[in-house]
Amino acid sequence: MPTDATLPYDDGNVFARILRGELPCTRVHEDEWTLAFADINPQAPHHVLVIPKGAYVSWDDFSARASDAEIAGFVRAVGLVARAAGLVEPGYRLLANIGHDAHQEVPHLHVHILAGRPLGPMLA
Ligand code: DGP
Repeated sequence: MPTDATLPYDDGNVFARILRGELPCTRVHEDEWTLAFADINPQAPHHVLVIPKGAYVSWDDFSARASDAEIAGFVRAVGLVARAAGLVEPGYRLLANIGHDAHQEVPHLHVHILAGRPLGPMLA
Protein backbone atom coordinates (compact mmCIF):
# COMPACT_ATOMS: atom_id res chain seq x y z
CA MET A 1 0.00 0.00 0.00
CA PRO A 2 1.60 3.32 -1.00
CA THR A 3 2.45 5.77 1.75
CA ASP A 4 1.12 9.26 2.28
CA ALA A 5 4.49 10.93 2.94
CA THR A 6 2.79 13.90 4.60
CA LEU A 7 1.70 11.75 7.56
CA PRO A 8 3.66 11.90 10.83
CA TYR A 9 6.39 9.29 11.25
CA ASP A 10 5.02 5.86 12.21
CA ASP A 11 7.56 4.15 14.46
CA GLY A 12 5.90 0.76 13.81
CA ASN A 13 7.10 0.68 10.20
CA VAL A 14 9.33 -2.23 9.21
CA PHE A 15 12.52 -0.19 8.86
CA ALA A 16 12.03 1.32 12.33
CA ARG A 17 11.66 -2.24 13.58
CA ILE A 18 14.85 -3.31 11.77
CA LEU A 19 16.67 -0.35 13.33
CA ARG A 20 15.48 -1.42 16.79
CA GLY A 21 16.63 -4.98 16.13
CA GLU A 22 13.07 -6.35 16.26
CA LEU A 23 13.30 -7.68 12.69
CA PRO A 24 16.35 -9.26 11.03
CA CYS A 25 18.16 -7.87 8.03
CA THR A 26 21.21 -8.73 5.95
CA ARG A 27 23.38 -5.78 6.96
CA VAL A 28 25.98 -4.47 4.53
CA HIS A 29 26.97 -1.26 6.31
CA GLU A 30 26.29 0.54 9.56
CA ASP A 31 27.66 3.73 11.05
CA GLU A 32 26.54 6.45 13.43
CA TRP A 33 23.96 7.84 11.01
CA THR A 34 23.07 5.11 8.58
CA LEU A 35 22.14 1.46 8.10
CA ALA A 36 22.33 -0.37 4.76
CA PHE A 37 20.87 -3.83 4.16
CA ALA A 38 19.76 -6.13 1.37
CA ASP A 39 16.26 -5.58 -0.02
CA ILE A 40 13.97 -8.49 0.85
CA ASN A 41 12.53 -8.48 -2.68
CA PRO A 42 15.52 -7.75 -4.93
CA GLN A 43 14.83 -6.18 -8.32
CA ALA A 44 18.43 -6.59 -9.51
CA PRO A 45 21.38 -8.87 -8.61
CA HIS A 46 22.57 -6.12 -6.27
CA HIS A 47 19.72 -4.39 -4.43
CA VAL A 48 20.56 -2.65 -1.18
CA LEU A 49 18.54 -0.15 0.84
CA VAL A 50 20.28 2.69 2.65
CA ILE A 51 18.36 4.38 5.44
CA PRO A 52 19.09 7.15 7.91
CA LYS A 53 18.85 6.03 11.53
CA GLY A 54 16.69 9.04 12.37
CA ALA A 55 12.90 9.00 12.10
CA TYR A 56 12.23 10.58 8.68
CA VAL A 57 9.42 9.68 6.30
CA SER A 58 10.69 11.25 3.11
CA TRP A 59 13.48 13.16 1.42
CA ASP A 60 11.72 16.48 2.03
CA ASP A 61 11.14 15.58 5.71
CA PHE A 62 14.81 14.58 6.05
CA SER A 63 16.14 17.68 4.32
CA ALA A 64 13.91 19.90 6.47
CA ARG A 65 14.59 18.38 9.90
CA ALA A 66 17.88 16.46 9.85
CA SER A 67 21.13 18.00 11.03
CA ASP A 68 23.91 18.73 8.56
CA ALA A 69 25.86 15.85 10.14
CA GLU A 70 22.99 13.39 9.54
CA ILE A 71 22.58 14.53 5.95
CA ALA A 72 26.31 14.35 5.26
CA GLY A 73 26.54 10.96 6.97
CA PHE A 74 23.70 9.56 4.88
CA VAL A 75 24.99 10.89 1.56
CA ARG A 76 28.51 9.65 2.30
CA ALA A 77 27.20 6.21 3.31
CA VAL A 78 25.35 5.78 0.00
CA GLY A 79 28.59 6.45 -1.88
CA LEU A 80 30.62 4.27 0.47
CA VAL A 81 28.25 1.31 0.06
CA ALA A 82 28.37 1.65 -3.74
CA ARG A 83 32.17 1.89 -3.79
CA ALA A 84 32.63 -0.97 -1.31
CA ALA A 85 30.43 -3.23 -3.45
CA GLY A 86 32.51 -2.41 -6.55
CA LEU A 87 29.58 -0.80 -8.37
CA VAL A 88 31.28 2.32 -9.70
CA GLU A 89 32.01 0.45 -12.94
CA PRO A 90 29.84 -0.64 -14.72
CA GLY A 91 27.47 1.53 -12.73
CA TYR A 92 24.45 1.57 -10.49
CA ARG A 93 21.11 3.32 -10.01
CA LEU A 94 19.95 5.28 -6.98
CA LEU A 95 16.21 5.50 -6.46
CA ALA A 96 14.03 6.99 -3.75
CA ASN A 97 10.27 6.56 -3.90
CA ILE A 98 8.54 9.36 -2.02
CA GLY A 99 4.85 9.34 -1.28
CA HIS A 100 1.74 7.88 -2.83
CA ASP A 101 2.31 8.52 -6.53
CA ALA A 102 5.86 7.12 -6.36
CA HIS A 103 4.47 4.05 -4.57
CA GLN A 104 6.56 4.42 -1.44
CA GLU A 105 5.70 1.31 0.58
CA VAL A 106 7.75 1.83 3.71
CA PRO A 107 7.28 5.21 5.40
CA HIS A 108 10.90 5.57 6.48
CA LEU A 109 13.20 7.34 4.01
CA HIS A 110 15.29 4.88 2.00
CA VAL A 111 17.48 4.99 -1.06
CA HIS A 112 17.59 1.90 -3.26
CA ILE A 113 20.95 0.97 -4.78
CA LEU A 114 20.33 -1.20 -7.84
CA ALA A 115 23.08 -2.80 -9.89
CA GLY A 116 24.43 -6.00 -11.39
CA ARG A 117 22.58 -5.96 -14.71
CA PRO A 118 21.84 -3.41 -17.41
CA LEU A 119 19.03 -1.39 -15.86
CA GLY A 120 17.75 0.21 -19.04
CA PRO A 121 16.58 3.77 -19.45
CA MET A 122 14.92 5.42 -16.48
CA LEU A 123 11.18 4.81 -16.54
CA ALA A 124 8.62 7.45 -15.67
P1 DGP B 1 9.52 1.42 -1.62
O1 DGP B 1 8.44 1.09 -2.61
O2 DGP B 1 10.55 2.35 -2.22
O3 DGP B 1 8.98 1.92 -0.31
O4 DGP B 1 10.29 0.06 -1.36
C1 DGP B 1 10.33 -0.62 -0.14
C2 DGP B 1 11.31 -1.73 -0.28
O5 DGP B 1 11.52 -2.31 0.99
C3 DGP B 1 10.86 -2.88 -1.19
O6 DGP B 1 11.81 -2.99 -2.27
C4 DGP B 1 10.90 -4.13 -0.32
C5 DGP B 1 11.70 -3.68 0.88
N1 DGP B 1 11.25 -4.26 2.13
C6 DGP B 1 10.00 -4.24 2.64
N2 DGP B 1 9.96 -4.87 3.83
C7 DGP B 1 11.22 -5.29 4.07
C8 DGP B 1 11.82 -5.99 5.16
O7 DGP B 1 11.20 -6.36 6.15
N3 DGP B 1 13.16 -6.25 5.05
C9 DGP B 1 13.90 -5.85 3.97
N4 DGP B 1 15.20 -6.16 3.97
N5 DGP B 1 13.37 -5.18 2.95
C10 DGP B 1 12.04 -4.91 3.00
